[in-house]
Amino acid sequence: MSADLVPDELVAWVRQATTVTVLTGAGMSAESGIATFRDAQTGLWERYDPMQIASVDAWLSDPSLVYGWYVWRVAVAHAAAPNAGHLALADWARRTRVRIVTQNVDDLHERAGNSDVVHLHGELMALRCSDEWCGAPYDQPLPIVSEPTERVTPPPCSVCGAPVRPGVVWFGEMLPEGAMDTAADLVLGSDLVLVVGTSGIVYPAAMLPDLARGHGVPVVEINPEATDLSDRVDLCWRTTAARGLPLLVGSDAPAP
Ligand code: BV8
Ligand code: ZN
Repeated sequence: MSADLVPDELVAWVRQATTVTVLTGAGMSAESGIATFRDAQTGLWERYDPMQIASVDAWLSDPSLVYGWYVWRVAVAHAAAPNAGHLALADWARRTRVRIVTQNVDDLHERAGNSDVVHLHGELMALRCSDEWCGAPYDQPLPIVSEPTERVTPPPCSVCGAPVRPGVVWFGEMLPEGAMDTAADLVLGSDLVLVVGTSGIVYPAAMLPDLARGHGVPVVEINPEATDLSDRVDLCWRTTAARGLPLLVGSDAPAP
């Protein structure tokens, strides 16, 4: 199936759809220059496994290392720009009911123009107090670093003095209250679900395509590679977010 030709079956689903949910993962931001989790970490972070460092254990054992990693990731996200895939989804949302449910913690969907994005795993830019009982938001600007710094001491919460942490969901942590319920409602209320740029390894996010399909909603994977989800969807289109999504949205453009 050509990466540069929207499959006929998908064109038909797109044209019939009145409500679409797009589930996105790290591959959605890859063409914006943000490395995916599966890609080997580069440079300073090469020796750290993201699955290990994005965890409560890592935070408790070495908060400055974890905070230093997020300070660098915020700098990378700041420097990145929405790619043609983000922009195509924002364009589509202006004329069709399109909702985004993302595993990504960057803000590229919002910067492209999509609003009320469901962030299943939190947001990089939302820092908060690490004390469970306090949890006060932290709105001081982060140091924008030009080079990765291995350790950055997390600042103290202005309310209780506990260290400030990134507003993301670490492995072993619960998702934000209601996030999965909202995401489930969205996929069940859709007549098309697109799964873009995710390896389908992390749960419970990876259950959403199965939920949709189990209720008869067509599910399409847009990913240059096969994934854990590939044999659990209705159609796989081996293309990338920035190449495929503009073609897909264009196939639904109103006749001139
Ligand atoms: C939880 C935020 C209750 C932090 C992240 C069953 C049920 C429930 C939980 C579990 C379960 N089994 C295991 C668990 C525990 C765990 C889990 O899923 N572990 C995995 C490793 C098996 N889940 C949790 O801990 C979750 N919490 O369920 O709480 C609980 C707790 C404990 C025990 C039981 C229940 C919380 C998970 C959230 C973790 N936080 N992110 C941060 O970002 O720093 S996860 C993080 O990794 C991302 O958010 C994302 O979810 C994941 C990376 O996955 P992808 O986005 O798919 O990216 P990846 O790199 O893997 O793949 C990229 C894909 O893009 C590839 O397929 C590639 O081909 C493609 N691609 C590349 N380029 C492009 C492209 N596609 C398109 N275009 C391109 N250009
Ligand atoms: Zn506090």
